[in-house]
Amino acid sequence: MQADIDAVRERLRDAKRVVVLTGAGVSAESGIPTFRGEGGLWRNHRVTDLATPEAFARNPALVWEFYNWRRMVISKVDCNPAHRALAAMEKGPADFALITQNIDGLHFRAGSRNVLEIHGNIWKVRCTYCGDVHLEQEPDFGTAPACRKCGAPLRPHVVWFGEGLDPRLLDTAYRLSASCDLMFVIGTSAVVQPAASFPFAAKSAGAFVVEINPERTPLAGAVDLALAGKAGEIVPQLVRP
Ligand code: BV8
Ligand code: ZN
Repeated sequence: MQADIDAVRERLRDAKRVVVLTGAGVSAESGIPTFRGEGGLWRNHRVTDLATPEAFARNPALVWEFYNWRRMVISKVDCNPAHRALAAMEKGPADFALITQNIDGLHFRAGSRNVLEIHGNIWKVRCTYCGDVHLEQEPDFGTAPACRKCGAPLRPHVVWFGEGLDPRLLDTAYRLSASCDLMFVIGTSAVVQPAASFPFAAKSAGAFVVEINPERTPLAGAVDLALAGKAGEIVPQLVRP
């Protein structure tokens, strides 16, 4: 593993344009449950009851209870060494962009700035009628919050299953993936589309793609190097002086 880490450090030193794609695994060491692993959210809850537009139309209070519970969990945790190491990586000589599937806001809290939150942000709420979006830091936001502008029901400003991603964010994410020379894919099971296709866009553009995950994922055959381990242990080694 050390030889691999040294080789990746070398590539990071020479890289011109670095893109990082993260998933729930990068927040696991902060104590935030992932979705599909041990104790994962989708192991104990049904996606169709909690993270689809139909679920919200059927039972908005239940969906708000689920997101308030996650907001409560996230409000009590802190960034971990992986988040902080990625913020340090951004300060390196190469152009840098971080595409995250996570909605917890921990990359920004750790100091990352060029972050594309392609699945939204759990701390933002959106009006279902007038579209007003605002930051709501109160962890428990009640189960029937109403828009302060028009009184219509508010929803979490996140992308649910079956919903399209923001086309501008999606286009930027593809363009960044297809023009980088080094991509890190960290802590994602690589099953959710369209995010899972970004590493292939990077590969087809000739980028060197490194996966960091304790488990094997569907990307195993496509990446150039898989570093088997925890993000909080590996990423800091890539950026230490
Ligand atoms: C869309 C926000 C169309 C909400 C999320 C059949 C085939 C292909 C696609 C589909 C299909 N059926 C349906 C689809 C489309 C669907 C999809 O991909 N489904 C999958 C499940 C099959 N996609 C969609 O619906 C997307 N929209 O396609 O719309 C469209 C287009 C235009 C117009 C209208 C419609 C929307 C997808 C976004 C859904 N929203 N989240 C919320 O969070 O509440 S997705 C959800 O999954 C989270 O965002 C999460 O980030 C994302 C991916 O999960 P991961 O982050 O990878 O987390 P997971 O637990 O799975 O894995 C964790 C990994 O970390 C593991 O590998 C583990 O080993 C590793 N790990 C653990 N500890 C560590 C670690 N790694 C490192 N260090 C550690 N310490
Ligand atoms: Zn409104």
